[in-house]
Amino acid sequence: MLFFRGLSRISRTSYYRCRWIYSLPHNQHLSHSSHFLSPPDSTHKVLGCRVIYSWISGTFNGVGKQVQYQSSSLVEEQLDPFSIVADELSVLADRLRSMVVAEVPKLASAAEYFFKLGVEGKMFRPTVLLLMATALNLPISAPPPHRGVDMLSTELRTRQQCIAEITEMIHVASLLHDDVLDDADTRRGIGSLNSVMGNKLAVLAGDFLLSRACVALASLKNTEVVSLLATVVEHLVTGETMQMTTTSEQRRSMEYYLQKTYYKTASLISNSCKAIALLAGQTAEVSMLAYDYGKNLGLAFQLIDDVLDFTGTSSSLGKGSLSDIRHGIVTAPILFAIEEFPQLRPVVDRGFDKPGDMELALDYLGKSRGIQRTRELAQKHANLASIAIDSLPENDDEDVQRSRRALVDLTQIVITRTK
Ligand code: GRG
Repeated sequence: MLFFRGLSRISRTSYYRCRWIYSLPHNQHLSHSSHFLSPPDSTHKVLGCRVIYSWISGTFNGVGKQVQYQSSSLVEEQLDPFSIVADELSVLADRLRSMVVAEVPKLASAAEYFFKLGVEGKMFRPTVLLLMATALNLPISAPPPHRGVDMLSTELRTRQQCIAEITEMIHVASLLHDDVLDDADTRRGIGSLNSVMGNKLAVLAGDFLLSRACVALASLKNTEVVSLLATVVEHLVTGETMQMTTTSEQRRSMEYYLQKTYYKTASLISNSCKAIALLAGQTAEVSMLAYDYGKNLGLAFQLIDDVLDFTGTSSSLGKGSLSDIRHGIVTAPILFAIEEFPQLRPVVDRGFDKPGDMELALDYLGKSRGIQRTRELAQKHANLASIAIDSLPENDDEDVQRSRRALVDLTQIVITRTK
């Protein structure tokens, strides 16, 4: 199983006899004996977790979240990927709140709307980026005489945190604009900004967040990184436009769907991962592995999102919000179902807009392997993401290894999530 493979790979240097207990939904417990590296300083950070952690844990209801191991007399709790960076994430969330303060009161309350305590969302992207920053930590061989290694690594970390902040601002800007385009009522369990303050302010707040992201980006004074993130914004707009302007042939093309998915979801995390590597002065090869990890994790994330739109938290069809199909958007489960049931084609071609179309599509989907094949495709991308981490140059540093293991664990958490 990939999860075990990823974990055991880390244990190249120091092995402990461990007993793992996975906390599963519905109080099920799965025990597994294996050899794992002991993370030495995990316990105090568990205590250091803030509100953000418990809330994230509730959102990602996957395996491997709460893992305990025993090594001779020592019993400690293994950290989940989110808790490793929980303290830093909390500082980052505070800084984001100060970065989005606007001069005009109406714009100020619109811009801060999704950064307020309790509505920050999962902060999935900053989590990945902070873990990637540590995972790519390579020893700085010869620091300039006037600057010690410590000062250089602190400066680098601050710049990498800045990438995480920029990424989150771009993400939230895209959510605000997306909700206007979709005329959405809710987001993150509260009223969407467009429904609370109107479309005009929601669009302006999105523009404002993008401008603050640009200012932060410029402060890094790295043109390659600026170019990467500017391309991401282009991709977001391209992906959104591809989704709303399909011909019937494009609507039933898996290639078109995956390209759109890369633009809308995976480009942001993949290019931001690459930016983290570039700032660390990594080689083109390592930067590409960081990019590959982000791309495949992003694709796996969206494929599971597309499954959950049909199934929701349960595994039965029709329990999700069905928002894609309601908006005439064709996703992977339906595309796979068409391969088994070509009768579904005309329904898809007309965008599910005739009475009974939605029920018909769900019926064929239920008879097909569409959901299962989408999960398999997500698993394939999750594996590719793990392979990218496995291919990074060897490094024996415990923090580096722990972050790499967390990035591999995240691939599994993403595909087993139920929300
Ligand atoms: C203003 C940059 C900009 C773009 C405009 C509208 C648009 C073009 C792009 C939309 C892109 C978009 C919203 C894609 C969906 C991405 C996605 C998977 C969102 C859900 O991410 P989560 O689950 O959300 O991480 P939280 O709420 O946890 O942050």
